Amino acid sequence: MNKFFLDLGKQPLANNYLNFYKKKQTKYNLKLFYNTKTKMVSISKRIPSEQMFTNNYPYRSSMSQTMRNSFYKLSLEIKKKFKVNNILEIGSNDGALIQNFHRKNVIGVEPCNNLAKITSRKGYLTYNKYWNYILAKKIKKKHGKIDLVYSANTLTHISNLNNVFKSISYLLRKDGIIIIEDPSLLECIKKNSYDQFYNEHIYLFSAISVKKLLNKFDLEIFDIKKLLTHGGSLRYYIKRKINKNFKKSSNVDKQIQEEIKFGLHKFKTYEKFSKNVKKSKKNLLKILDKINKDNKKIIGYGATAKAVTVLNYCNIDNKLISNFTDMTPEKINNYMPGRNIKILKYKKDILKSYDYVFLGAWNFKDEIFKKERVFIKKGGKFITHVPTPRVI
Ligand code: JHZ
Repeated sequence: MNKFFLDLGKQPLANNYLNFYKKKQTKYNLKLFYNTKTKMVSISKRIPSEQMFTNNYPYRSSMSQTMRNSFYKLSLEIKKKFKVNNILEIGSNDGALIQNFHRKNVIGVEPCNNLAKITSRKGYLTYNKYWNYILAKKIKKKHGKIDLVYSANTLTHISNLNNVFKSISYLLRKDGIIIIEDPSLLECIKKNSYDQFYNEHIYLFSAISVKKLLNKFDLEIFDIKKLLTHGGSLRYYIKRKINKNFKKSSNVDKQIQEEIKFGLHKFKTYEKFSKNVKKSKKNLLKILDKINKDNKKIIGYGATAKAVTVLNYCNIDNKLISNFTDMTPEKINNYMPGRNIKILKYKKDILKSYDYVFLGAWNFKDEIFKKERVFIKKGGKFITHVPTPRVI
């Protein structure tokens, strides 16, 4: 049974950056639910994938050094630990992972044409398609079974998870491996980062819910790694139950126990989270109002999907945050979805015209602080809402 716990208001499509401010942009309810049977946390409103993952999708995985490093390190681990001949990546984006492998060893699947083109042009075989059973059949017919299926920050975007795993299982070699990674529900609740919820994130996974889901397909988690990416993610290493090549690591039960100890399996945890989120909104607005009254200027750093949730939930406009800045070509000169806040092209000295920086990409705080040493030295301040609204 789905139990409602938080209403994040009406939200525009998170990655729909328009080149003008459209006051009457279509918005959708963003309500969060906890399923007592599957233990899955999800949003209620499902928007057709074709509306969200367009042929001009603006998110590129390679835009941060942190993510490039993370994918590079994983590629080394795969090469060392798993002797695989072929790898399939679901949601290969702009190739941040696959570029670390030889072209003949990897297949990308990417529904957004502008991203698929980037990897195709570099000579990587990329299916510009949505991941589903029909595609799995086509790939198997052409390339045979796959040794390793990888997917980062993609499966939580697909409504029909049964179809996702049925298709992966169909294509995977008997002793093949699946590696998936996504933001951790535990970290999200702990950090009160309600901005992990937007219309693209249909689910947020926990080890508890993933274990339950995999069970239906005779699959099981044999290792879990905690990652610092995206504010705290989990990387799940998965195999068929009949595959005895890998021993189950103690990390799996450790993670599940940690989640149980925190109460992820209890509805009251989500009710408490909901209260904290409302408090966070109030306190963030207090900080921004005060800065505004002092006639100081704020710029947002990182025009993230997460920031779209914050701005629209807290009803923040350009009186409070004058602009955002971002390096992504597809976002520059456009407006934050649903808001009259323009995104400016990132330049080295852009921050000097502002007194405060709101961390839209708080998950890259360390990388940003390193880059903006001069602004910090000169007394520039940052604002974040994670885990609690404050000035740093
Ligand atoms: P970032 C996206 O969420 C959407 P977002 C998606 N649905 C998803 O699941 C996650 O990613 C994984 C910019 N930036 O990664 C680049 C700079 O300009 O937090 C990006 O636009 N300068 C697929 O949007 C944004 O910030 C910098 O120095 O919440 C970061 O977006 C750095 C470090 C980043 O994901």
